[in-house]
Amino acid sequence: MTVHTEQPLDRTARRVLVTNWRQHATVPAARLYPHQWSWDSAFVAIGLRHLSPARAQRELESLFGAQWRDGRVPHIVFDPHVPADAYFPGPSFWRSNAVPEAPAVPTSGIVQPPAHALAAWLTYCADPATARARGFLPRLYPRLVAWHRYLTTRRDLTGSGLMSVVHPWESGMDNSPAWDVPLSRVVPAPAGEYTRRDLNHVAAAERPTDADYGRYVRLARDYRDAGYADSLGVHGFAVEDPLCNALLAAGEHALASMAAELGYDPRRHRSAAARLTDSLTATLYDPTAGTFFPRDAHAGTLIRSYSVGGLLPLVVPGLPVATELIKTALGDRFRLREACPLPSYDLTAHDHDPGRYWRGPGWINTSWLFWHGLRLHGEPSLADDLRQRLLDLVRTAGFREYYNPVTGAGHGTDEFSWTAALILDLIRTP
Ligand code: 9WN
Repeated sequence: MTVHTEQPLDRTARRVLVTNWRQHATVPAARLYPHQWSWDSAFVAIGLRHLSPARAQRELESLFGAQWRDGRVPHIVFDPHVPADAYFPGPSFWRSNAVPEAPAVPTSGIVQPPAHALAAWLTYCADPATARARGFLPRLYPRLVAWHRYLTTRRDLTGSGLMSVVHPWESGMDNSPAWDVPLSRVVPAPAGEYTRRDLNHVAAAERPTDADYGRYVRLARDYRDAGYADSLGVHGFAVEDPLCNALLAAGEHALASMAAELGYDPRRHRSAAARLTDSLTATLYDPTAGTFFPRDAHAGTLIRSYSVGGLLPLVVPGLPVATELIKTALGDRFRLREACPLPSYDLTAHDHDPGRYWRGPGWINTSWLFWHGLRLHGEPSLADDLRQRLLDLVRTAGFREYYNPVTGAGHGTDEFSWTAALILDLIRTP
């Protein structure tokens, strides 16, 4: 694969990233998501590092510029120049300005999956000289450490050594069927209390239902009204999520590399990575199913729903069950060799919906994570095959937010930033 043979795709991807750049960061999509999103910026940096390493570094630095004093990195950093009614829930809902730990810029109060340490290390490796000249690692490393500390302490709600997500939005896979049971215990906020903005841009059949949206609002409001305190008493929804914990473990490996580069002792990060990998495998892996399942922190039980998040611990170096995960991905539920992108949810499930947001369609970011994992675990030919099919798909269907994994039809918004960034990475990574 060379940049030359993929020139038109490479050019369109670059154009999407230029269109969505706003002085210091990239918005996920100009109309539907007009602010900076946390894990989107991590994926965007992974692509931008090939175009402009300095811009990729700024993408991450601007996000961490909005880090709270307690270490949390908010899932949205709001652009004060964007009209207040462009996205719901906006700054007046989250009220971060009333929280002493929050920064001056308005932000949300929840988090997203911690893909940032991995992204920061890949960004650094793309151009160490520019990174050194800009002081990238000395500035970002302590912030990444504080971020992981917040997640591994304040968000370890059960004492299992694993972090919990306390809102479906925190999982990044907001509408996953895996959240249906824990979410059913949440009483929706009345529809008259708020106005959805997402349906101005995308068909209702491709977005969460009103009832689920009401539950999202209720959970966020309760967290806000508790001053963003973390405990099982505050959080009506709390789930130990395999993807988030896997990204934390992979991130600790990245932090170990950064520490070594900075002349610090990397061993604390290696031990943290080993501890997280052990807890993840001991608590969330089901050997009979050949996948990881999320655990409901209130009920203390595994949620036996096959979603792509259960396969993504493949990003963890040295994961003891990598072969089993790949076998599950090749099986009927995910059909790694044919379906593209990797489906977000079990193709054989009765409630698989190939067009609705995280309930079936495939995303480029989760497919990229699986591709990264395949390379890490010595499966170059499966990885190359997936890469080729992802490039073919986007060449045909465009830079969409998500895709029907069987027909390849595009869904959600268009000119989506992480699709463009990760396609660039797939083109340009040797
Ligand atoms: C809520 C921005 C984000 C992604 C998430 C995706 C979607 C937001 C929404 O868009 O979530 O955070 O309004 O639906 O689910 O993964 O980060 O692209």
